[in-house]
Amino acid sequence: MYLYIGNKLYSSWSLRPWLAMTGCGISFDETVIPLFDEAFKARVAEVSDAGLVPVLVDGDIKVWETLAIIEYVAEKFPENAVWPVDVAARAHARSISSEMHAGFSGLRSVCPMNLGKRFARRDRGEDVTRDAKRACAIVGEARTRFGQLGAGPFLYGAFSAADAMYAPLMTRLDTYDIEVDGVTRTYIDALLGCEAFQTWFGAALKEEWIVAEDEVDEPAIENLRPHLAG
Ligand SMILES: N[C@@H](CCC(=O)N[C@@H](CS)C(=O)NCC(=O)O)C(=O)O
Repeated sequence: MYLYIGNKLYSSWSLRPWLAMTGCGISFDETVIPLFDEAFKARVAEVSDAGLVPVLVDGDIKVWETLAIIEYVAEKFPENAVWPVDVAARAHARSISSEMHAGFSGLRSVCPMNLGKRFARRDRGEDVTRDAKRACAIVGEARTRFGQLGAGPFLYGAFSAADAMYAPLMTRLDTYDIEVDGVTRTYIDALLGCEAFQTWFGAALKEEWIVAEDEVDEPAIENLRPHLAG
């Protein structure tokens, strides 16, 4: 299986299936297609008519759209528990993952994912506050109702696709220093500290690209890629 993804520093949608598969122990090969590069559209067109990453290619089968990729690998590798095993937890995990896919427009648009920079806390508007509050409520509910199901600090105890779906949101809460409650802070630290995320993060910081379109027009308080300007 081949997963085509965008830049690890910026591509939040790419992070999700990559993390779901890696965190659940599913092996695959990956190809990074740099975003906004003049060759991007042509290279993506070779694997998907939708023109976006991520795309999973498994022999003759091509799967695009993050949730479809996750469902595909969940079906193909039932032993890997991509979704929680418990039926109520699985229903909750799928619901919050769909909500993530369709929602959180405030946080996603105002605070683009940029794993290379940290920004000072400030008021980023009511849409961001609303989305952060909703994210905290989801983490709190999942941890309270299902966190004891499997050993681990993740939403449903053991790592699952829902953690992968929320990872790019958790990086934003972290790097933009948005106020969260204690349960969510503990979860953010566990998720961003896990081996699979750290592998992605390490590779992201080594990337040489700076994508102007994805940079935030705001001074960073910390640049984790000091070897690059900007
Ligand atoms: N709904 C899609 C969203 C994919 C998406 O927006 N991908 C971005 C990268 S994070 C992309 O390919 N952007 C390139 C472009 O817009 O030309 C999914 O769930 O996978």
